[in-house]
Amino acid sequence: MPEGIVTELLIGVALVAILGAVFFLAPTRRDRTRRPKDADPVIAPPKPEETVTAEGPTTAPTAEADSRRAPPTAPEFPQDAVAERPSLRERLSRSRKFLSDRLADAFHGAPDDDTWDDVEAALIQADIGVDLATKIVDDLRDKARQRRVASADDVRALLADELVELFDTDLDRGLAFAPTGTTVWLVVGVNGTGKTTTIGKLAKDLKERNRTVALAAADTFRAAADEQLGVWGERAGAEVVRHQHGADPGAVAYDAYKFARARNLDVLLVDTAGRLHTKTPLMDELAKVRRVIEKEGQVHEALLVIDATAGQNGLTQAREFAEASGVTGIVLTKLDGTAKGGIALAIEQTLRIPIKLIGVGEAIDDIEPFDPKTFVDALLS
Ligand SMILES: Nc1nc2c(ncn2[C@@H]2O[C@H](COP(=O)(O)OP(=O)(O)O)[C@@H](O)[C@H]2O)c(=O)[nH]1
Ligand SMILES: [Mg+2]
Repeated sequence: MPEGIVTELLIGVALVAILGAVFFLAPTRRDRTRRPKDADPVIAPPKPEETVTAEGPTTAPTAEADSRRAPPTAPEFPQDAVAERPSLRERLSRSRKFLSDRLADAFHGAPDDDTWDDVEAALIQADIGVDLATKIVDDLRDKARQRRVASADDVRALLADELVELFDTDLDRGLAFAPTGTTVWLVVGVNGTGKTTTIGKLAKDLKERNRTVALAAADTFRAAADEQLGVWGERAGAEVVRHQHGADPGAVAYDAYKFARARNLDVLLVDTAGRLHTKTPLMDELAKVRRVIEKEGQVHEALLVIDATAGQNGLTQAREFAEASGVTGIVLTKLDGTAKGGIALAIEQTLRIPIKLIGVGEAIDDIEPFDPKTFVDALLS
């Protein structure tokens, strides 16, 4: 072969190799928009001394489990990429705009009775609840008088302090893990609140933290519910245990638990049905799902999913679930789609159960840990 052709061939091969490498190594757009999980964890890796189970504080996990589960120490993605993901402030923009507009409208010079009535009305419309809104406005009025505060901005700052104080900052908002073996989180709530979506988001977050995850399709009532869970399982990289449509949810949960245990998986997330029109059997069914798991192990969290857009109605439904199924934490979803973010406070005040997570969109990464101060800042800043 003439030497010129050999050289050209070699150059060609080298070019293909370089292009191939660039293609495979370049981060996808999706990667670039992901937040660095460890800078802003949804599920904080449990510190041994903080790990709490239904049986009370537990001992430290084994060194082996620690090394297997240890999250990477550095963010996976460059900081500048984080800016692409909407901030909590942006996610809550509907609630924030509503409150700030209403506050601005209420103030024209020194506040009078009308001003405070308008503030109270705004809080009620933000779904904080009538009694709480009245109490907050009484406090605000006193504080404003004492501190000679008169502008909407100053009152907004006072209101922010007041709201943060009303959330119970002593509540443990972390999610409980088993010290060893399989952790079980049960997810309950009315249909359409976002249970299955939340499970998909949680599974993805856990997988990113190097935990192995299985999903139990114990909503056997709703047509195609298990397929929906299957799609989330695929996205997150978690196996889904399912039976046929109409099967006994307790049996699915039992099989799924056996499956997770046999494979020594870290976390089992149990999806459940939430139909409302057959309420009593539903609560019995949830109790049974819990019982069959507790025959062999433990339920570490029973997370009640509440749709923020349902406002005070959602709260009434939630109370029944909370009473019936030993709820340990609340996931408040669809906060991105409502101006009624005040419902968060109403929920905690009424149910006395910590909000642990919030849903802020339909995508797999749209879940955040709930922190009262961060939340109120995003709502009122
Ligand atoms: N905007 C928004 N939509 C959500 C959120 N969580 C769930 N959804 C949507 O709510 C609908 C019902 O969710 P699904 O998970 O099927 O509810 P389930 O019946 O409780 O399992 C779906 O269209 C989801 O995309 C959220 O945080 N924000
Ligand atoms: Mg569902």
